[in-house]
Amino acid sequence: MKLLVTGGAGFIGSNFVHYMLKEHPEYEIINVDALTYAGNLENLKSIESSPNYTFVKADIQDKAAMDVLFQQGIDVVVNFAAESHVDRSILDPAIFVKTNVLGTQVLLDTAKKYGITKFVQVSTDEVYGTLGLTGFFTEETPLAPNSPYSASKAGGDLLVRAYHETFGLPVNITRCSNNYGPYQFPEKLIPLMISRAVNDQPLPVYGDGLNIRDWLYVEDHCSAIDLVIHQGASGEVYNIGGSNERTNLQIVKTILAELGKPESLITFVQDRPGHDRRYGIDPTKLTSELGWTPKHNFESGIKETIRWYLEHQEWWSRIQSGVYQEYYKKQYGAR
Ligand code: NAD
Ligand code: TDX
Repeated sequence: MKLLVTGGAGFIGSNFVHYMLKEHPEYEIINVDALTYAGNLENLKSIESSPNYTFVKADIQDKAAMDVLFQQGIDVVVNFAAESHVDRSILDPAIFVKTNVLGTQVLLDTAKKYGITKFVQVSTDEVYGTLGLTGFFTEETPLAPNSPYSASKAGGDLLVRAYHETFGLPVNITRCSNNYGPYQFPEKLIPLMISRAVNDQPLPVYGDGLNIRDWLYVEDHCSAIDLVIHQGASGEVYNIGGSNERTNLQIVKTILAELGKPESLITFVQDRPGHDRRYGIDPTKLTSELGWTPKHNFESGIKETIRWYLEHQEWWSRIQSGVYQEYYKKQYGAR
């Protein structure tokens, strides 16, 4: 099988490339990534010379470049490439529409032109909007995105659906909850808080810290996508989640306790505009129809993850470059 992974130099994409090379050593994997601030080839260093792995630097919006890639005879596309950070989408929404909507459309068009056996769109539970204290997102929950990020992901999803309905393209859409694990860019809650706590810097918790996210270890997300590639019924949406709901404050306190740092580092800051209160996934369709089960338990997964960041300080210190510092100043002021 020839597998085109887009955005494979980012957090989940790079974990997925590692996972697939391990699980399916006979597959040929092509990783196409524009190497934005979030793309990092260091994540793939250990496999860069594998004979069945190739990296191509290109933007998914670039029709000519996508055409050349698909001429190689792609069987399956897994589209991770995206602008992925909600706070950045509030500062500058345009790039989110370009990559997440137009980029997806270019990929779909090229896949349609050359023919493929499956196009998997890696999406997010955020397209469903927010929950109150009860209930869960199912595949039937209406789309109600609240941030420019989630609106752009919903736009991409709707195009994927339309290419299936109109042109018969074999597609699946997966909607996963918050991932954690190695190689996550340190702008996201867990790696940001670990890196700041290690350096005894204040930890910026938005609003009252009681917003809830449903956490899934990244490798369990990868195993779910692997199943969907092989067993997902064409045109279907699958929600992915490990039923691990935690408030942000619980997460931050767990990190501080694990690192032996004081809770006085917690600093409540102005809330994120349009901040979704709670995400909670009902993964029944995936577990009952495709037999997926997550392997990692949250308590051990978060400890392993903290240990990984402690052992890879060079990895995250290097990325916290000049450009990152500029973003951080815009987002939080000079803290
Ligand atoms: P990330 O920001 O770490 O990685 C995104 C990757 O896409 C980067 O390598 C970047 O260089 C690349 N990219 C960006 N624009 C591109 C373009 N125009 N052309 C080619 N490559 C481009 O993101 P992530 O957290 O790994 O998320 C991957 C996917 O999973 C995204 O589609 C995201 O919406 C989805 N998702 C993420 C989570 C999560 O918790 N992180 C949860 C559910 C779904
Ligand atoms: O400094 C912070 N302080 C804080 O309180 C940051 C960065 C976040 N938060 C809060 C906001 C959220 O309630 O923590 C929670 C998690 O925030 P993020 O890590 O930014 O993730 P989230 O907004 O939930 O989105 C993530 O999960 C779904 C990914 O970034 C998306 O790509 C994915 O679709």
